[in-house]
Amino acid sequence: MDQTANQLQDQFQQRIDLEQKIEPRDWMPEKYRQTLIRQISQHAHSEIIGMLPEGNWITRAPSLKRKAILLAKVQDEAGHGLYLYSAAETLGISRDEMYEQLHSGKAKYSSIFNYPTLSWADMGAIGWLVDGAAILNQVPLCRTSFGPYARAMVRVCKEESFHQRQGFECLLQLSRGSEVQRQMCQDAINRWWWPSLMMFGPKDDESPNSKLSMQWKIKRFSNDELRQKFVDMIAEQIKLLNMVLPDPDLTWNEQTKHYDYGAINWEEFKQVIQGNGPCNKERLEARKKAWTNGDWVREAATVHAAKQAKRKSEAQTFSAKETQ
Ligand code: BYC
Repeated sequence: MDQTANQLQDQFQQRIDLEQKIEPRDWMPEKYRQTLIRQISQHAHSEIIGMLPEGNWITRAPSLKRKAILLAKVQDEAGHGLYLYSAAETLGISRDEMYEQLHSGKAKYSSIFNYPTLSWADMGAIGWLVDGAAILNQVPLCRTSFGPYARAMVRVCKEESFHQRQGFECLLQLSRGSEVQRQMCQDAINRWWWPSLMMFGPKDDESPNSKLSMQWKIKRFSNDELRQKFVDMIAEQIKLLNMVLPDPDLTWNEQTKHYDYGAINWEEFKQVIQGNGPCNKERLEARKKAWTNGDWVREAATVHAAKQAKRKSEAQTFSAKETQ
Protein backbone atom coordinates (compact mmCIF):
# COMPACT_ATOMS: atom_id res chain seq x y z
CA MET A 1 0.00 0.00 0.00
CA ASP A 2 1.48 3.43 -0.86
CA GLN A 3 1.80 6.21 1.70
CA THR A 4 -1.33 8.10 0.68
CA ALA A 5 -3.43 4.97 0.88
CA ASN A 6 -1.98 4.25 4.32
CA GLN A 7 -2.73 7.79 5.46
CA LEU A 8 -6.29 7.53 4.21
CA GLN A 9 -6.76 4.24 6.06
CA ASP A 10 -5.39 5.76 9.27
CA GLN A 11 -7.58 8.84 9.01
CA PHE A 12 -10.57 6.65 8.32
CA GLN A 13 -9.91 4.52 11.42
CA GLN A 14 -9.41 7.65 13.52
CA ARG A 15 -12.81 8.94 12.46
CA ILE A 16 -14.37 5.60 13.38
CA ASP A 17 -12.62 5.63 16.77
CA LEU A 18 -13.90 9.16 17.39
CA GLU A 19 -17.44 7.91 16.71
CA GLN A 20 -17.82 10.13 13.63
CA LYS A 21 -20.33 8.82 11.12
CA ILE A 22 -19.04 7.85 7.67
CA GLU A 23 -21.22 9.32 4.93
CA PRO A 24 -21.61 8.05 1.33
CA ARG A 25 -19.30 10.63 -0.27
CA ASP A 26 -16.52 10.19 2.30
CA TRP A 27 -13.42 8.18 1.47
CA MET A 28 -13.74 4.60 2.73
CA PRO A 29 -11.73 1.40 2.23
CA GLU A 30 -13.19 -0.70 -0.56
CA LYS A 31 -13.60 -3.61 1.85
CA TYR A 32 -15.69 -1.40 4.19
CA ARG A 33 -17.96 -0.51 1.26
CA GLN A 34 -18.30 -4.14 0.18
CA THR A 35 -18.96 -5.36 3.73
CA LEU A 36 -21.71 -2.82 4.15
CA ILE A 37 -23.28 -3.61 0.77
CA ARG A 38 -23.27 -7.29 1.75
CA GLN A 39 -24.75 -6.78 5.20
CA ILE A 40 -27.28 -4.05 4.38
CA SER A 41 -28.56 -5.75 1.22
CA GLN A 42 -28.85 -9.09 3.03
CA HIS A 43 -30.69 -7.34 5.81
CA ALA A 44 -33.06 -5.77 3.24
CA HIS A 45 -33.65 -9.14 1.56
CA SER A 46 -34.42 -10.64 4.98
CA GLU A 47 -37.13 -8.05 5.58
CA ILE A 48 -38.75 -8.69 2.20
CA ILE A 49 -38.50 -12.50 2.37
CA GLY A 50 -39.60 -12.23 6.01
CA MET A 51 -42.99 -11.00 4.81
CA LEU A 52 -43.75 -14.40 3.28
CA PRO A 53 -44.10 -16.69 6.33
CA GLU A 54 -46.40 -14.19 8.06
CA GLY A 55 -48.22 -13.18 4.88
CA ASN A 56 -49.27 -16.82 4.75
CA TRP A 57 -51.58 -16.21 7.75
CA ILE A 58 -53.19 -12.86 6.90
CA THR A 59 -56.29 -14.46 5.39
CA ARG A 60 -56.56 -16.90 8.29
CA ALA A 61 -56.13 -14.54 11.25
CA PRO A 62 -58.61 -15.51 13.97
CA SER A 63 -60.18 -12.03 14.38
CA LEU A 64 -60.39 -8.64 12.71
CA LYS A 65 -58.09 -7.18 15.39
CA ARG A 66 -55.43 -9.83 14.80
CA LYS A 67 -55.72 -9.40 11.04
CA ALA A 68 -55.23 -5.62 11.30
CA ILE A 69 -52.16 -6.09 13.54
CA LEU A 70 -50.62 -8.69 11.22
CA LEU A 71 -51.29 -6.59 8.12
CA ALA A 72 -49.63 -3.57 9.74
CA LYS A 73 -46.62 -5.66 10.78
CA VAL A 74 -46.09 -7.15 7.33
CA GLN A 75 -46.41 -3.68 5.76
CA ASP A 76 -43.81 -2.37 8.21
CA GLU A 77 -41.45 -5.10 7.01
CA ALA A 78 -41.87 -3.95 3.40
CA GLY A 79 -41.00 -0.44 4.60
CA HIS A 80 -37.89 -1.70 6.43
CA GLY A 81 -36.75 -3.42 3.24
CA LEU A 82 -37.15 -0.17 1.32
CA TYR A 83 -35.21 1.98 3.81
CA LEU A 84 -32.43 -0.60 3.78
CA TYR A 85 -32.26 -0.93 -0.01
CA SER A 86 -32.05 2.88 -0.17
CA ALA A 87 -29.22 2.92 2.37
CA ALA A 88 -27.33 0.28 0.36
CA GLU A 89 -27.85 2.26 -2.87
CA THR A 90 -25.86 5.16 -1.39
CA LEU A 91 -22.82 2.84 -1.53
CA GLY A 92 -23.00 2.62 -5.31
CA ILE A 93 -24.98 -0.55 -5.96
CA SER A 94 -28.30 -0.42 -7.80
CA ARG A 95 -31.49 -1.99 -6.56
CA ASP A 96 -31.65 -4.17 -9.69
CA GLU A 97 -28.18 -5.54 -8.91
CA MET A 98 -29.23 -6.36 -5.36
CA TYR A 99 -32.34 -8.18 -6.56
CA GLU A 100 -30.25 -10.05 -9.10
CA GLN A 101 -27.90 -11.20 -6.34
CA LEU A 102 -30.86 -12.42 -4.29
CA HIS A 103 -32.53 -14.23 -7.19
CA SER A 104 -29.31 -15.91 -8.31
CA GLY A 105 -28.61 -17.15 -4.77
CA LYS A 106 -25.43 -15.05 -4.47
CA ALA A 107 -26.82 -12.91 -1.65
CA LYS A 108 -28.03 -14.54 1.54
CA TYR A 109 -31.03 -13.63 3.67
CA SER A 110 -31.75 -14.60 7.26
CA SER A 111 -31.88 -18.35 7.83
CA ILE A 112 -34.98 -17.98 10.00
CA PHE A 113 -37.32 -17.34 7.09
CA ASN A 114 -36.70 -20.76 5.60
CA TYR A 115 -38.92 -22.43 8.21
CA PRO A 116 -42.66 -22.99 7.66
CA THR A 117 -45.47 -21.30 9.62
CA LEU A 118 -47.70 -24.22 10.57
CA SER A 119 -50.18 -22.72 13.04
CA TRP A 120 -51.55 -19.36 14.16
CA ALA A 121 -49.31 -19.55 17.25
CA ASP A 122 -46.35 -19.20 14.89
CA MET A 123 -47.40 -15.56 14.38
CA GLY A 124 -46.92 -15.01 18.10
CA ALA A 125 -43.66 -16.95 18.22
CA ILE A 126 -42.24 -15.01 15.26
CA GLY A 127 -43.15 -11.69 16.87
CA TRP A 128 -41.79 -12.61 20.28
CA LEU A 129 -38.71 -14.68 19.36
CA VAL A 130 -37.75 -13.63 15.83
CA ASP A 131 -38.45 -9.93 16.28
CA GLY A 132 -37.01 -10.17 19.79
CA ALA A 133 -33.76 -11.50 18.34
CA ALA A 134 -33.91 -8.90 15.58
CA ILE A 135 -34.23 -6.03 18.09
CA LEU A 136 -31.24 -7.15 20.13
CA ASN A 137 -29.18 -7.29 16.96
CA GLN A 138 -30.57 -4.07 15.49
CA VAL A 139 -30.57 -1.63 18.42
CA PRO A 140 -26.74 -1.51 18.34
CA LEU A 141 -26.98 -0.97 14.56
CA CYS A 142 -28.59 2.44 15.29
CA ARG A 143 -25.02 3.39 16.29
CA THR A 144 -23.30 1.65 13.40
CA SER A 145 -20.53 3.70 11.78
CA PHE A 146 -22.18 4.22 8.37
CA GLY A 147 -24.62 7.16 8.61
CA PRO A 148 -27.43 6.07 6.24
CA TYR A 149 -27.58 2.57 7.78
CA ALA A 150 -27.63 3.94 11.35
CA ARG A 151 -30.42 6.42 10.53
CA ALA A 152 -32.53 3.79 8.77
CA MET A 153 -32.22 1.53 11.80
CA VAL A 154 -33.66 4.11 14.21
CA ARG A 155 -37.07 3.90 12.60
CA VAL A 156 -36.84 0.16 12.01
CA CYS A 157 -36.18 -0.43 15.72
CA LYS A 158 -39.17 1.64 16.84
CA GLU A 159 -41.41 -0.53 14.70
CA GLU A 160 -39.70 -3.78 15.72
CA SER A 161 -40.43 -3.08 19.34
CA PHE A 162 -44.17 -2.96 18.58
CA HIS A 163 -43.74 -6.19 16.61
CA GLN A 164 -42.23 -7.98 19.54
CA ARG A 165 -44.88 -6.80 21.97
CA GLN A 166 -47.73 -7.91 19.74
CA GLY A 167 -46.08 -11.33 19.40
CA PHE A 168 -45.75 -11.75 23.14
CA GLU A 169 -49.33 -10.60 23.72
CA CYS A 170 -50.59 -13.05 21.09
CA LEU A 171 -48.83 -15.93 22.86
CA LEU A 172 -49.97 -14.70 26.27
CA GLN A 173 -53.59 -15.00 25.12
CA LEU A 174 -53.00 -18.50 23.80
CA SER A 175 -51.16 -19.51 26.97
CA ARG A 176 -54.23 -18.53 29.01
CA GLY A 177 -56.63 -20.28 26.65
CA SER A 178 -57.88 -23.85 26.23
CA GLU A 179 -55.64 -26.92 26.47
CA VAL A 180 -55.43 -27.05 22.66
CA GLN A 181 -54.38 -23.40 22.51
CA ARG A 182 -51.75 -23.97 25.18
CA GLN A 183 -50.35 -26.92 23.23
CA MET A 184 -50.30 -24.85 20.05
CA CYS A 185 -48.35 -22.14 21.89
CA GLN A 186 -45.79 -24.60 23.30
CA ASP A 187 -45.40 -26.32 19.92
CA ALA A 188 -44.65 -22.99 18.19
CA ILE A 189 -42.05 -22.11 20.86
CA ASN A 190 -40.45 -25.55 20.45
CA ARG A 191 -40.11 -25.11 16.69
CA TRP A 192 -38.89 -21.46 16.64
CA TRP A 193 -36.49 -21.48 19.59
CA TRP A 194 -33.39 -23.06 18.05
CA PRO A 195 -33.70 -21.34 14.65
CA SER A 196 -34.02 -18.00 16.52
CA LEU A 197 -30.68 -18.65 18.23
CA MET A 198 -29.13 -19.24 14.81
CA MET A 199 -30.23 -15.78 13.62
CA PHE A 200 -27.23 -14.25 15.42
CA GLY A 201 -24.86 -16.05 13.06
CA PRO A 202 -22.05 -18.55 13.65
CA LYS A 203 -20.05 -18.73 16.88
CA ASP A 204 -17.51 -15.92 17.22
CA ASP A 205 -14.54 -18.15 16.44
CA GLU A 206 -16.26 -19.24 13.21
CA SER A 207 -17.46 -15.80 12.09
CA PRO A 208 -15.12 -14.65 9.30
CA ASN A 209 -16.57 -11.14 8.98
CA SER A 210 -16.64 -10.17 12.65
CA LYS A 211 -13.07 -9.00 13.16
CA LEU A 212 -13.13 -6.19 10.59
CA SER A 213 -16.79 -5.36 11.22
CA MET A 214 -16.02 -4.82 14.91
CA GLN A 215 -12.89 -2.79 14.14
CA TRP A 216 -14.95 -0.57 11.82
CA LYS A 217 -17.82 -0.44 14.33
CA ILE A 218 -20.28 -1.79 11.80
CA LYS A 219 -20.98 -4.38 14.48
CA ARG A 220 -20.84 -3.26 18.12
CA PHE A 221 -21.34 -6.66 19.76
CA SER A 222 -20.21 -10.08 18.68
CA ASN A 223 -22.61 -12.82 17.52
CA ASP A 224 -22.19 -14.78 20.77
CA GLU A 225 -22.61 -11.72 22.99
CA LEU A 226 -25.94 -10.88 21.38
CA ARG A 227 -27.07 -14.51 21.45
CA GLN A 228 -26.37 -14.63 25.19
CA LYS A 229 -28.36 -11.43 25.79
CA PHE A 230 -31.25 -13.00 23.91
CA VAL A 231 -31.16 -16.24 25.93
CA ASP A 232 -31.07 -14.26 29.19
CA MET A 233 -34.04 -12.13 28.13
CA ILE A 234 -36.23 -14.96 26.82
CA ALA A 235 -35.45 -17.35 29.70
CA GLU A 236 -37.06 -14.79 32.02
CA GLN A 237 -39.96 -13.75 29.78
CA ILE A 238 -41.10 -17.32 29.19
CA LYS A 239 -41.94 -17.63 32.87
CA LEU A 240 -44.80 -15.16 32.32
CA LEU A 241 -46.18 -17.45 29.64
CA ASN A 242 -45.95 -20.52 31.86
CA MET A 243 -44.32 -22.35 28.98
CA VAL A 244 -40.87 -23.95 28.67
CA LEU A 245 -37.96 -23.56 26.28
CA PRO A 246 -37.05 -26.83 24.51
CA ASP A 247 -33.58 -27.00 26.05
CA PRO A 248 -32.93 -29.37 29.03
CA ASP A 249 -29.51 -27.74 29.50
CA LEU A 250 -30.89 -24.25 30.07
CA THR A 251 -29.79 -23.26 33.58
CA TRP A 252 -28.98 -20.10 35.46
CA ASN A 253 -25.26 -19.85 36.13
CA GLU A 254 -24.68 -18.02 39.39
CA GLN A 255 -21.02 -17.42 38.58
CA THR A 256 -21.40 -15.85 35.15
CA LYS A 257 -24.82 -14.33 35.98
CA HIS A 258 -26.07 -15.64 32.66
CA TYR A 259 -28.12 -18.59 31.51
CA ASP A 260 -26.13 -21.55 30.15
CA TYR A 261 -27.75 -23.19 27.16
CA GLY A 262 -27.42 -26.39 25.15
CA ALA A 263 -25.55 -27.05 21.91
CA ILE A 264 -26.87 -25.42 18.75
CA ASN A 265 -27.16 -27.67 15.71
CA TRP A 266 -24.69 -25.83 13.46
CA GLU A 267 -25.00 -28.47 10.77
CA GLU A 268 -28.67 -27.53 10.38
CA PHE A 269 -27.68 -23.84 10.19
CA LYS A 270 -25.11 -24.62 7.49
CA GLN A 271 -27.64 -26.57 5.46
CA VAL A 272 -30.22 -23.77 5.71
CA ILE A 273 -27.84 -21.03 4.59
CA GLN A 274 -26.61 -23.23 1.75
CA GLY A 275 -30.16 -23.34 0.39
CA ASN A 276 -31.28 -26.69 1.81
CA GLY A 277 -33.69 -25.56 4.54
CA PRO A 278 -37.35 -26.64 4.59
CA CYS A 279 -38.61 -23.61 2.60
CA ASN A 280 -35.59 -22.14 0.77
CA LYS A 281 -36.80 -23.06 -2.69
CA GLU A 282 -40.36 -21.92 -2.05
CA ARG A 283 -39.22 -18.54 -0.68
CA LEU A 284 -36.91 -17.78 -3.58
CA GLU A 285 -39.49 -18.91 -6.14
CA ALA A 286 -42.06 -16.55 -4.59
CA ARG A 287 -39.66 -13.60 -4.88
CA LYS A 288 -38.67 -14.43 -8.45
CA LYS A 289 -42.33 -14.73 -9.43
CA ALA A 290 -43.10 -11.35 -7.83
CA TRP A 291 -40.20 -9.83 -9.79
CA THR A 292 -41.44 -11.25 -13.11
CA ASN A 293 -45.05 -10.26 -12.40
CA GLY A 294 -43.93 -6.75 -11.54
CA ASP A 295 -42.19 -6.27 -14.88
CA TRP A 296 -45.01 -4.23 -16.42
CA VAL A 297 -45.17 -1.94 -13.36
CA ARG A 298 -41.45 -1.17 -13.57
CA GLU A 299 -41.73 -0.57 -17.30
CA ALA A 300 -44.75 1.75 -16.89
CA ALA A 301 -43.02 3.70 -14.09
CA THR A 302 -39.87 4.14 -16.21
CA VAL A 303 -41.82 5.36 -19.26
CA HIS A 304 -43.86 7.71 -17.07
CA ALA A 305 -40.73 9.16 -15.44
CA ALA A 306 -39.12 9.72 -18.85
CA LYS A 307 -42.27 11.46 -20.10
CA GLN A 308 -42.36 13.74 -17.04
CA ALA A 309 -38.67 14.59 -17.42
CA LYS A 310 -39.15 15.41 -21.12
CA ARG A 311 -42.13 17.69 -20.34
CA LYS A 312 -40.17 19.45 -17.61
CA SER A 313 -37.19 20.06 -19.84
CA GLU A 314 -39.47 21.32 -22.69
CA ALA A 315 -41.20 23.71 -20.26
CA GLN A 316 -37.83 25.02 -19.05
CA THR A 317 -36.62 25.59 -22.66
CA PHE A 318 -39.88 27.40 -23.47
CA SER A 319 -39.70 29.75 -20.44
CA ALA A 320 -36.01 30.44 -21.13
CA LYS A 321 -36.95 31.56 -24.67
CA GLU A 322 -39.84 33.68 -23.33
CA THR A 323 -37.53 35.64 -21.01
CA GLN A 324 -34.96 36.34 -23.74
N1 BYC B 1 -28.81 -16.33 8.17
O1 BYC B 1 -19.14 -13.73 9.56
P1 BYC B 1 -20.57 -13.79 9.96
C1 BYC B 1 -35.80 -9.37 10.68
C2 BYC B 1 -23.89 -15.62 7.09
S1 BYC B 1 -34.69 -9.50 9.45
C3 BYC B 1 -28.18 -16.37 6.98
O2 BYC B 1 -20.85 -13.82 11.41
P2 BYC B 1 -21.72 -11.14 9.73
C4 BYC B 1 -37.21 -9.59 10.48
C5 BYC B 1 -23.21 -14.28 6.89
O3 BYC B 1 -23.98 -13.45 6.03
C6 BYC B 1 -33.27 -10.20 10.27
N2 BYC B 1 -26.87 -16.13 6.83
O4 BYC B 1 -21.37 -12.61 9.23
C7 BYC B 1 -37.77 -9.44 9.22
C8 BYC B 1 -21.89 -14.72 6.32
O5 BYC B 1 -22.03 -15.08 4.96
P3 BYC B 1 -21.53 -14.10 3.75
C9 BYC B 1 -32.03 -9.93 9.52
C10 BYC B 1 -26.19 -15.84 7.95
O6 BYC B 1 -22.35 -10.42 8.61
C11 BYC B 1 -39.11 -9.73 9.01
C12 BYC B 1 -21.61 -16.02 7.06
O7 BYC B 1 -22.86 -16.49 7.50
N3 BYC B 1 -31.13 -9.13 10.32
O8 BYC B 1 -35.32 -9.14 11.71
O9 BYC B 1 -20.55 -10.50 10.38
C13 BYC B 1 -39.88 -10.20 10.07
C14 BYC B 1 -20.67 -15.85 8.22
O10 BYC B 1 -21.26 -15.06 9.28
C15 BYC B 1 -26.77 -15.74 9.20
C16 BYC B 1 -30.00 -8.65 9.80
O11 BYC B 1 -29.69 -8.88 8.66
C17 BYC B 1 -28.14 -16.01 9.30
N4 BYC B 1 -28.80 -15.98 10.46
O12 BYC B 1 -22.79 -11.38 10.90
C18 BYC B 1 -39.32 -10.32 11.33
C19 BYC B 1 -29.18 -7.79 10.74
N5 BYC B 1 -25.82 -15.43 10.11
O13 BYC B 1 -22.42 -12.90 3.78
C20 BYC B 1 -37.98 -10.02 11.55
C21 BYC B 1 -27.95 -7.26 10.10
C22 BYC B 1 -24.68 -15.33 9.43
O14 BYC B 1 -20.11 -13.72 4.09
N6 BYC B 1 -26.92 -8.28 9.92
N7 BYC B 1 -24.89 -15.58 8.14
O15 BYC B 1 -21.69 -14.94 2.53
C23 BYC B 1 -26.04 -8.62 10.88
O16 BYC B 1 -26.07 -8.12 12.00
C24 BYC B 1 -24.96 -9.60 10.51
O17 BYC B 1 -24.91 -9.70 9.11
C25 BYC B 1 -25.19 -11.02 11.13
C26 BYC B 1 -24.05 -11.94 10.62
C27 BYC B 1 -25.07 -10.93 12.65
C28 BYC B 1 -26.52 -11.60 10.73
